Formats: sequence, C-alpha cells, structure tokens
Amino acid sequence: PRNSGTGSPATGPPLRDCQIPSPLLVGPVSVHLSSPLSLEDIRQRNPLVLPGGRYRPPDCEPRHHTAIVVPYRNRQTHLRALLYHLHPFLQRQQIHYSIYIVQQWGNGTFNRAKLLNVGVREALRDEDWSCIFLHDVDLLPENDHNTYTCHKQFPTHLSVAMDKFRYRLPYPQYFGGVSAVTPDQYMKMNGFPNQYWGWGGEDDDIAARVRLSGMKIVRPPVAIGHYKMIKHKGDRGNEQNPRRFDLLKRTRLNWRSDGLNSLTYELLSKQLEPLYTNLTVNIGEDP
Ligand code: UD2
Ligand code: MN
Repeated sequence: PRNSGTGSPATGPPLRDCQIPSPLLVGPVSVHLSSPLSLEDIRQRNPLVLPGGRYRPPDCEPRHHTAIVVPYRNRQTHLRALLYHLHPFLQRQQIHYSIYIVQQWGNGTFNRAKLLNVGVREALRDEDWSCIFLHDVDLLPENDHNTYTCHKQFPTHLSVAMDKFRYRLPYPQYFGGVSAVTPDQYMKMNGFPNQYWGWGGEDDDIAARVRLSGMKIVRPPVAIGHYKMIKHKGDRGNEQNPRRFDLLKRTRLNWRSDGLNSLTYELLSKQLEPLYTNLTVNIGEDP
C-alpha cells in the first residue's frame, strides 16, 4: 500500500514521488517577529494541516517523514511564532511531518535533553519516522533550502548561522538549537542525557555522544543554515546548571548507561491540537 500512517487518504491512484528539490522552495525568507497571529489565524492559513500538527503533501508521495520535537514550557508567543513560520516552511519542502510539543509539567527545574528523549520515544510510537528534529521553540529558519531531512549516516546540526552569533558557528562542536537524527543514529548514541537539569551543557553532551558512538556531525552550508532567534531572557526554573562542567567531564563514562536506556517518565496527557501534538509529561525533579 502507498499510504500507511496517519493522515493518508484510504484510497486513490498511486501518486508520483515528490520532486527533488521541491519546486515550491523560495530560498531566503524574511522572518518578521512583530505580532504573532492567534492559533486560530495560523490554522486558517494552513488548511491542510491535520489535528496533531500532521501533514503530508496532497499531490505527490513524500520521500521524507520527519517528526519535529520541541522541548517546551511557558513560551506561548514563541510557540505561535514557530508554528506560524514552520508549517508553511515544511509544506514548501513537501515533507510528511508532524510537530510534537513536549511540555514539562510542574515548576521543577527544566530539563531540555530529557524532554527531547521523551519526544523521540513518543513520536516513534505514532509512526516510523525516518528523521527526528530536535528544535528549540525560539528558532525560526530563514531559508527553505535548509531541508528538514536527515543524513543517512550521521546526525545533522542545522542552526549553523544564527543572528545571535552574527551568523557564524560559535565553536566547532556546537550542537545547540536545531539538530536532527535518524532513529538508528539516536539508538547508536543511546539518545540524550537525562541528568542535565537547568540551562546549559546538554547540547555539548549530545555532541560528545555523537563522537563517542563513532559518528560525526554534518552541517548545511552557512549560507543556508540561517536562523533568527527570538530575543528572550533566561526563564525562571531554567537557571544555569552549575554542575554542567562536571557532568561534561563524565560523558565518556556515562553515555552508555544514561540516556535512552535509562529514561523514565510519566506521560500525563497527549492531545491532538489543531497545529501540534501536545505531550504533557512528568519527568521528575532534579534529585
Ligand atoms: C541555547 C541553545 C539550546 C540549549 C540551551 C541550553 C542555541 C540557539 N540554543 O539556548 O539549544 O542548548 O542553550 O540549555 O544556542 N525552554 C522552554 N521553557 C523554558 C526554558 C526552555 O520552552 O522555561 C525550551 C525552549 O524550546 C528553548 C530551549 O528550551 O528554546 C532552550 O532554552 P533557552 O532558549 O532559554 O536557551 P538558549 O537560548 O540559551
Ligand atoms: Mn533561546
């Protein structure tokens, strides 16, 4: 059968494969941040997006199946800006995709990497995604040639040129912001660390896992990997993690035992919102 997963019409003639590159791409786009629309307005602008934030191109068979996983708590305006930009962006790329917002329940210290682990696991319960994106809520891609697909062999880092860093890579091993893995790559590196509570270090730990598990990081050209980061202050509940330097010294010892294989959490709810799937999760507290 040509259609297996969610969002597929039940019958109909086989579709031809989507063209590469997508004829709908426009290249650089200007990203305005003035006043993000309401969720209802965004929904009306994206009539083909199905509940849960799912989409597949209507007139060709997609070659890529990508889950976008966003670690999240209390960033309503950023979320609206992200949905406003990302839905049309991904549709121009003719990808079959779904957006997952992984919301940390409660007021405990934020844990980005653990939320990403939860998102990957839950997304893979829904579909055999060929690619999983790990996406900060406040980063908006500025060029749709930066395709939201995976490299066959190696994890990808996409946000290589951000306005915040004057459109340059801040340091060679930098892996923060937006990155992507295939399920195989994710398993190979035992997922992400669960022990980074608060701001910082977890992205460097993930980059170290890539290397320690025998892989490397691939990146799009700087001219294409442009992102705008919505300006913001640090969040309450996500203060700098003073233990991050000590933890990073131990990645080499810990990565095999802490990660996907030690992940525990309680899924409190899963809701198919019009523009995204909301997962509310109790991930426990900093011990
Ligand atoms: C940098 C990295 C980010 C991560 C972080 C350290 C960039 C562009 N991004 O972001 O990937 O490594 O440092 O942890 O370099 N969040 C919430 N609610 C909160 C706190 C965080 O939703 O209360 C989410 C949200 O998706 C946010 C992300 O976590 O974008 C990263 O947090 P941040 O934006 O405060 O950190 P930032 O910009 O320094
Ligand atoms: Mn940020």
